[in-house]
Amino acid sequence: MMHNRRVVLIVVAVTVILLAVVLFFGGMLFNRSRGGFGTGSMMGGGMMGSGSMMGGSTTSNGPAISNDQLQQLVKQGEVGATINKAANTVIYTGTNVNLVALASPHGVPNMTWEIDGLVNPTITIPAGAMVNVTLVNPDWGYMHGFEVTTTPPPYSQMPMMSVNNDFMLPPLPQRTTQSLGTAQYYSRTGSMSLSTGTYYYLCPVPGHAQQGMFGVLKIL
Ligand SMILES: [Cu+2]
Repeated sequence: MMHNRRVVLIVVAVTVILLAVVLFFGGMLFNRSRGGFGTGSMMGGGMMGSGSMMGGSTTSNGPAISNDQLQQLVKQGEVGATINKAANTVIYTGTNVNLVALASPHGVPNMTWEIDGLVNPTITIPAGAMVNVTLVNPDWGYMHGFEVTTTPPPYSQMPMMSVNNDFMLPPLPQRTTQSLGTAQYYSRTGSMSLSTGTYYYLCPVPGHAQQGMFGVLKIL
């Protein structure tokens, strides 16, 4: 009797686990086939690792850049920006904006963005401005990409399956060496021009937005 009950319990447990696996992967397939890619740029999945854009939006893979080049990029990103550290906001003016997003760099909390020296700032950009976005990955051990969506937080483990996509810079690998003294950083740029609204920038790599790698982007 005890033995039979144990067998039944094991069978039930295995069935539940199998069902969960089937539902999980089935759900992924369903979401993927449904698309979920909003107005824009990515056609289909496969943004992980291949490093190439499948669709419209223009992005280019930059070479790995040095720390000095990174500092120059950061300075370019601050041109035309009003940076308010206390409010954690960055307000851009003008019709051409350089947005430089550092993915989880050394010195900021793990799984966050550093933009214009702030951590996950709320960014305001004028409607109609052409925004040149540069993604740099100075992190060690993690790939990071840059995605803009109108889907608000909270984000799931797999944001690319659940948020609409208005702009995407596919994930870049970690820095070239663990040692900061010799490391170079991969970068990628693309342009976006968004209509008025409230957007969110996030990292599409599984788990990263869920752990806090996102911020607000207002187009006014
Ligand atoms: Cu990430």
